[in-house]
Amino acid sequence: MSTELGSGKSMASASVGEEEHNNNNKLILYSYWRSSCSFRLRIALNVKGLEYEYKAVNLLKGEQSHPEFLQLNPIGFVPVLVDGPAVIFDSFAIIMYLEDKYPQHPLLPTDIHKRAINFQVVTIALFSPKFE
Ligand SMILES: N[C@@H](CCC(=O)N[C@@H](CS)C(=O)NCC(=O)O)C(=O)O
Repeated sequence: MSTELGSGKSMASASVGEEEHNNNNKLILYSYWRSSCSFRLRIALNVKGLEYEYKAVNLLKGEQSHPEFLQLNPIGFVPVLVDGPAVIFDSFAIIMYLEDKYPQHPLLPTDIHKRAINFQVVTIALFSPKFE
């Protein structure tokens, strides 16, 4: 893993310090190729036509536990999205962020009933004990 962001500062506030700021505002995705949570993000970014820099975090080599990555995401999970000063982890949160910030090629329907059904599918898939 090579990250430009690790400088020994805490990322607990989920934002990157000024001097670590991703100044060109290019989206950066920390991801692992076999991670299903990361697939979602790559699909969402591509559907929206957003360019991003891909930073590989090799989970099999334990790179998610490297101190520099833990500064970015203290939980030690991929995916992580960096958008300027914003550092976001958790695929659902990142997808909702992308949907709000980059509304082109929407991922969700505007009809509120259809939106609710989309959220229903997400929460059932993620949290229903029947699927554990
Ligand atoms: N709820 C999180 C789950 C993230 C997650 O479980 N990531 C896995 C890969 S799919 C991971 O990084 N695992 C690292 C580990 O278990 O050490 C999301 O949807 O982003």
